[in-house]
Amino acid sequence: MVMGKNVTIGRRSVVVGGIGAAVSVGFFGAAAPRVRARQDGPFRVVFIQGVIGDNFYITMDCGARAKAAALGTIELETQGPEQFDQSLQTPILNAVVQTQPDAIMMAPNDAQGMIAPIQAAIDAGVPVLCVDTTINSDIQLADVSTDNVEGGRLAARGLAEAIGGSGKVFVVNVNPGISTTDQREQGFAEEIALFPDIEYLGQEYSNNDANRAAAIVSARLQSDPDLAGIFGTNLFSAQGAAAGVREQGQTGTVKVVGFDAGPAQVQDLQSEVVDLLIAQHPGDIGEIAVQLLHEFLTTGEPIEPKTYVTGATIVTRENIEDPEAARYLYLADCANYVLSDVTPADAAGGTPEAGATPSA
Ligand code: T6T
Repeated sequence: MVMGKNVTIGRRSVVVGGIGAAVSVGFFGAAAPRVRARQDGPFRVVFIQGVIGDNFYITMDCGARAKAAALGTIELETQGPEQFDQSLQTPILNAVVQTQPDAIMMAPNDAQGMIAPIQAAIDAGVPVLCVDTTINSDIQLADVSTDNVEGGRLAARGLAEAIGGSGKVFVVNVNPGISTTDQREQGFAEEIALFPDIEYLGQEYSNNDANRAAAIVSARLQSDPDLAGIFGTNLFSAQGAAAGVREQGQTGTVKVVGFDAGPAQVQDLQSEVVDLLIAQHPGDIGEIAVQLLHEFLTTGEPIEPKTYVTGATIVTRENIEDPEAARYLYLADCANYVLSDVTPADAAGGTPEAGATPSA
C-alpha cells in the first residue's frame, strides 16, 4: 500500500542511466578550471536557482545557507531567473562568472542548452556543481539530486492505487529538456505501463505556470470526461492540475498525485483535491552541495564520486502530521530551517535498485 505510508526513496539509490553517468573526465582534465591557491577561505559561492520564488529552491537555499554558516568557510550568494528558462538563466550565469566567484552551484534550466554556458564558466576558471537538474555532460564538478526516475515510478504506483487500478491517466509536465521532470515522466510512463487496465493518455507542458496547468487540466476534463487521474511532475504543474480539478468540480473524483510539497500543495492535500505528494529533500541537496564545495575548495581535490542522490518522502493525509514526513514540507523562508545531519557519504554511490518499497 502506498497510501498512508511514510516511504522514503533510499539516499543511496542512483538514477539509472541518468545524472553524471558515462564519461569520467576528471576535474583536472584538459578543460579543468584552475584551483585557487587560497585554500582556507572564505570562499565566495554563488547559488543560481532554477527559478526564483519556488519553495523547492527556497528550501534548498536554506539548507545551503545553514551548512555554510556551520562550516564558516563559505559566503553564499543566491540568484535566479524569474522564469524557468535558459534564455533568462544564461545571462545571469555569465554575469556571475564575470565576478569570479570561487565556485557556482546551480540548477541548469535545460540539460542540453546549458552545456555551453557552463563550459564557458569553467573555461573562465569558475567550477560549477549541479544541484537538482543537470546537463547532458560530465563537465560539472558533481551532481546532487533526487532519484527522479524512481520518483516518477512512485507517482505511478500511487496514482494507480488511488484510481483503483483502472482508468485513464494523464501527466502535466513542465517543459521538454529539463532533466528532472523528463526523468519523472519517464519513470511514470514505464511504471504505469505495468498496469494493464490503465490507459496513459500522455503529457502536456505547463511551461512551469500553474495557471497554464489549470487550463490544460480543465480542457482535458472536457475532452476526456472519464479521466481518472493526473500526475503533476513539479510544484507548479501539480498546483495548477489541482486547481483545474477543483474548478471543474471534480475534487475527489479525479485523483491527483503531485511531485514536490510546497505550501499550496499541502493545502490541496488537506482539502482532498490531491491524494499524494512526493516531497523531495531540497534542504539536504543544499547542505550536501555546500559540504562538497567546502571540501573541494579547501583541498583542491576533485569530488569523488560525482553523483549524490538524496531522498524523497511520500506525504499523504495519513502521515502529514508525522514529524518524519512533516520535516520535508517545503519552506517559505529559512526562519525555521533545522540543519540535518546528512553528509555526502549518505548520498554517494549505492545501487540503482535501492529505492522505496511502496508495497511494504
Ligand atoms: O520539482 C522542482 C525541481 O526538482 C524541478 O527541477 C523544477 O521544479 C521544481 O523546482 C518545483 O517547482
